[in-house]
Amino acid sequence: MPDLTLTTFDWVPEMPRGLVRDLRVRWALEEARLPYRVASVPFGDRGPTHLAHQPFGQVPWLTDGELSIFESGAILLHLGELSAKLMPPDPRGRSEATKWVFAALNSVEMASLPWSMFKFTGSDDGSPAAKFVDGFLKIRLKHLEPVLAGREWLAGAFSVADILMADVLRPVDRFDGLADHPSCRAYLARAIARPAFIKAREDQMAHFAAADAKRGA
Ligand SMILES: N[C@@H](CCC(=O)N[C@@H](CS)C(=O)NCC(=O)O)C(=O)O
Repeated sequence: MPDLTLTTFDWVPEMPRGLVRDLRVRWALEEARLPYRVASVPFGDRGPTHLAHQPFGQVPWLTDGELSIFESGAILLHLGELSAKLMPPDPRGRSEATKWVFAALNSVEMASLPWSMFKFTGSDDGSPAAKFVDGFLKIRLKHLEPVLAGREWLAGAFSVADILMADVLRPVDRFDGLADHPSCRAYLARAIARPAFIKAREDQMAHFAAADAKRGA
């Protein structure tokens, strides 16, 4: 029986709420209906205990009994071992899902993260750097578009690959960056209509709202 605790920040500013990566983990846990606890670490002071679990001082991390896992992709692969709702059990399906987990993180998020950072910080000003980042994302979306036009989910059944791919597309959609890629947009809409996503997002928002209340904000 897994013994799962997800750790996130105790509070974050408004801007990243709904996008903090504990949401990916919550989403997977909700899809699989695995019981879990949520723990918090200070957003401000990231001490040695935090660094022992997450060497970059970030969140999330997940403990499963004695195991402590950081990196959202590694966490989702671990959860995939616990539930066939998250990872196809057959070798071919498993291999497909694993490929797309890495593609989401290493090919798409690598482009979607800087793109959305430029938007969030108002640096999308037509500078050469902004144009480069925009072109980088557009190339990835151009290639993802026909893939998603031909299938409902990336690896046959819904899997952790879809949680990650949808989650790395969300910040792009927030700035309407999928407008020219209707299959990417429809895929994201399908993914975030799932009750497990809706619950995960609401829970994250409630977690940070409770922190505001405690701080008297
Ligand atoms: N590659 C890491 C990235 C983790 C990450 O960027 N976490 C953000 C929250 S979504 C964070 O902790 N930001 C604070 C910081 O980087 O200091 C993962 O996927 O787990």
